[in-house]
Amino acid sequence: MLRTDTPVTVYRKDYTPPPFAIDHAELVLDLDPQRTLVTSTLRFARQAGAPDAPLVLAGEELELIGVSLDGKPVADATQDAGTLTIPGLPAQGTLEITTACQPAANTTLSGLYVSNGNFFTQCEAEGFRRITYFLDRPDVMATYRVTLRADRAAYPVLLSNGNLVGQRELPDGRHEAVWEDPFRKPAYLFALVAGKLECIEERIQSASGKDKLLQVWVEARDLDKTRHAMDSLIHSIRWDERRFGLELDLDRFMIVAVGDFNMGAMENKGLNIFNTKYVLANAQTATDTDFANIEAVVGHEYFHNWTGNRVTCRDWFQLSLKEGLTVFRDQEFSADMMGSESGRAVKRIEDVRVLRQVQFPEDAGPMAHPVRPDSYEEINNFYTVTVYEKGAEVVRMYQTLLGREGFRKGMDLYFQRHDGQAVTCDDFRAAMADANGRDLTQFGLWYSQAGTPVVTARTDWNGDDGSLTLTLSQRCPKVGIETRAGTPEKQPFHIPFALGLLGADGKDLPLQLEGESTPGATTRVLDFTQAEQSFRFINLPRGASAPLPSLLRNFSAPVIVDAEYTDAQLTFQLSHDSDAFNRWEAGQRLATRALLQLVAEVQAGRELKLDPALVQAMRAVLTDDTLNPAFREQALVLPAEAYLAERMGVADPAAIHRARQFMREGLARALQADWLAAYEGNATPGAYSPDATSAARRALRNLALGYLADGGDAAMQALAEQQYQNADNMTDRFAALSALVNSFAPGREHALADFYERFEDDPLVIDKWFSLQGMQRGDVGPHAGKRTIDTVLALMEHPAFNLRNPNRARSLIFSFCSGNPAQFHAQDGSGYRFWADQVLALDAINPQVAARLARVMDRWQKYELALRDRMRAELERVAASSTLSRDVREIVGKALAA
Ligand code: B3K
Ligand code: ZN
Repeated sequence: MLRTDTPVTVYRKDYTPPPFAIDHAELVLDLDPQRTLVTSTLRFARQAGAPDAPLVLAGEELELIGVSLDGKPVADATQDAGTLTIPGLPAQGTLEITTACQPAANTTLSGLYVSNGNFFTQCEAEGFRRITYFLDRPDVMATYRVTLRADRAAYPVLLSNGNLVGQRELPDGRHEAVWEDPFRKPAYLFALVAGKLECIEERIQSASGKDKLLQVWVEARDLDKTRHAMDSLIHSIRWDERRFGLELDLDRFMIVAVGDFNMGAMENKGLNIFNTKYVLANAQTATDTDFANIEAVVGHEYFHNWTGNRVTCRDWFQLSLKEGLTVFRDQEFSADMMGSESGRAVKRIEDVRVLRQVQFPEDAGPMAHPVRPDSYEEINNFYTVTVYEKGAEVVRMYQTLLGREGFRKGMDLYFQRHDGQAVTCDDFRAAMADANGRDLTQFGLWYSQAGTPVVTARTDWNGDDGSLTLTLSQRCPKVGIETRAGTPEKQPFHIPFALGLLGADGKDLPLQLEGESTPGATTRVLDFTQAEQSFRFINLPRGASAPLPSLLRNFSAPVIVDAEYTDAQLTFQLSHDSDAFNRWEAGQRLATRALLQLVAEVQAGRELKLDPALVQAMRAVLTDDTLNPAFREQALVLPAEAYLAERMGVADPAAIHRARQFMREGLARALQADWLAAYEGNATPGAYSPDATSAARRALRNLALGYLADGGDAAMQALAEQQYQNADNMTDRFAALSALVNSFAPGREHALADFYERFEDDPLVIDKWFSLQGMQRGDVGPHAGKRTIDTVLALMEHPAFNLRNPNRARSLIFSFCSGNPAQFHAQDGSGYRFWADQVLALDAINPQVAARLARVMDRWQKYELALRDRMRAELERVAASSTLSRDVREIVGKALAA
């Protein structure tokens, strides 16, 4: 493993074009788990402006066997830990490089590795250099011809990018397959798979009538879990044709599932490699959420074929060019697949929830960075929620500003200009601007400034002339790296601010700005570009009562809106706003306010009381059968503990947990009859189907079950036991198990044991079993004093636990450290000690996974002094390790420097 003592920072401003082009690569891989031989033949050409530069190729953990130039051995090539330098090359020629690597010993899951006896690759961002020496940077694009050789019995299936152009038998029981990818691509999109796999396949015609072969490859035992992924792929193909006029370009498109994988999936050209978690599903083993996630990830990787592969990134600082755009595309795809307007709103709510719970804290902590970062130590640390999810919000803002058609024009121009190129975020912005004749200069600040802007809204109502003046102001103090001396002052963002005004009857009022002759639509997108700006709406119904502003409709920009609503106004908005997102938002504001109040009571040692007005508002949502059940579910889920922690000056996880649990139990009891009615009224009889309508009913029904069990009533817990036993699908079974576990119901241990036995042979389901226990509450009722950490430590010794498998490590360790704040932040510091031990243990195996876990401590400074000291001590313990990877070093280094 490469360990670097001195961290090297890479800066965006230092970008220079590559001195050489490599336009064609021929790879021959003799696959052997212990020692795989790789012969790489590269056609290179010196680029103008680099007459004497040596060719410096990247390579890691490679054994160099030989280098030759146009058939003659090269004597003066020099090697160091990360490079192979070849001086004195001619203007063009062919290099042949032979190396060996050790796939079975590769626990980093980057480069070529073995999982369950089969070979897989992961090359993004810099994994190709672990397979062979190369100009491993995204602006070097080549066509590839790949020959795979392996033992036929052990590795009957040999796959790579593009089209299969040859196959033959070799001596000694080996065989060979030759693949050719006609599209030029950067090395990070290279992939191969070899092993015992089987597939389902479909043949379809693309919009222009070309034949396409689609395959989903898995281990034989998983074939009965592939249908949904295949359907999702076909839906994705059709959606991209319809929405963006983009067709599948290759004749063949493959998805392969692997059980050991660092992230969700990878968009390798024509050969997408997926974590099994995002491929395998059937009614018995996967929940509705799993089904929806599979659809989203299959879509995401497929959409990359245009946004990422056909047009790629010039350098890794531009990562959001492909990731933000592709997340936006997958969000829109999933929203369209919901099949209704209310479904779209639910999808939007889910996406914003993630943004707020995870990206806002990132943007306020030591790893804060702009959507297009300016520097990094380890690029893998920058596959962040900022680059992905905030990046998607930035893309969404173009669509909000330009309209759907304008956005489409921008996309068309982007492909017209840049197909086959490696480009920048500025190129994308220029295409949007030029296609629409708009000046998007100021909009560019969304790429260069970090932090979450806070928008304050003030209204001034003049009942005599029916005019309302809305004054918006924005501020975004420096965060993270921006606070270093010498960084320029921040400028106001160009914020598309969507709003409406509600009349006394709750209906939308027509909006007419001063200076306009007639009123327009009832939702307006204001161009809010200055630090402070006023907008005067006229011709509103005169009188004493001011219209109620519905601000930032559909969450039109990734900002925090600071507005002084009364509880009564929020309740009114919750029941009337035509913007479903803002109805939900009003409910969340009410609940957040009440929860923070309860937290203060807990801290002051006062008696807790549930506000009857809040109970009433919740009841109104729960019993409103005109609302989509999925929307009701979203509105009735209380704000997460992590979200509440961010809203406090000094976070107090124990008090937050007490307050939230008090509210849950209070709502459970106060609304018991209504929960029961929702439970009974939302059954989904008949065979299981993961469609949005059925999933919505199950979501509300199972939320009701969770509340009912939390109420502590034995009859309700018996209901959960009954559902657990009788369920014919994983959604219902797992929801019942969760209800039993979290309410400490008497049937809990029995159900946990039963679940394990039933699904012992299914790793993805066993992951759920670990994860549920990692996130379980501690310290209640007869179990008072029981710490979840003890359960977690015991589970670490379970025969099914395996630190080397990222899904398993995440299911127990991550779910405890980031999904269970109250237990993780235990006063005795046991959670933090566990965190440090696991970061160090994981780092020796897989730095990328370790670095993700390291991020759990990002917000250590937000906690009370005693906790903060304990966290710092553990951060320091990790930082002091002499064998730390660059990945973890960057994370803990930044956390401690903050
Ligand atoms: N592009 C990959 C992520 C690669 C992560 C490398 N550490 C998956 C995706 O975003 O589609
Ligand atoms: Zn992606």
